[in-house]
Amino acid sequence: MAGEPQSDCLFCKIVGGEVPATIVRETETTVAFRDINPQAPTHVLVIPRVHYPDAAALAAAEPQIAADILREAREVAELDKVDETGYRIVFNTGSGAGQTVWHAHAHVLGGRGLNWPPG
Ligand code: IU
Repeated sequence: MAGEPQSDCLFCKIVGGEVPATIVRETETTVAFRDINPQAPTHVLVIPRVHYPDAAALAAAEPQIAADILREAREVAELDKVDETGYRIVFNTGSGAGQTVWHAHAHVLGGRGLNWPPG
């Protein structure tokens, strides 16, 4: 069923506590944890507890939870104080855009200068 945990999904396993992660914040609908391969001093992933393969599918099915992701991204930025200098929220959507994990997630990146356009 849509949104149900997937047994082969790493991020569902992080949500379920089966795979360890450095958790930054948790809410009823979201989990935020540090990326295992950080691309900036602050690199946190904010994910929904429910499983959808990407941010677009999440937004279509559960718009309130998509909004929760954005609110939590802001909370993470404030926690790491990158809101003071600027930060980026990224949703890689599709393999051509660099998506490698098929559970919706926002990257929150900050703590260094970020170029535009991204690579
Ligand atoms: P992407 O947008 O799907 O490419 O992002 C997936 C991210 O998940 C990527 O930055 C990985 O470093 C990160 N990640 C992780 O934090 N822990 C893991 O065990 C795995 C991937 I696999």
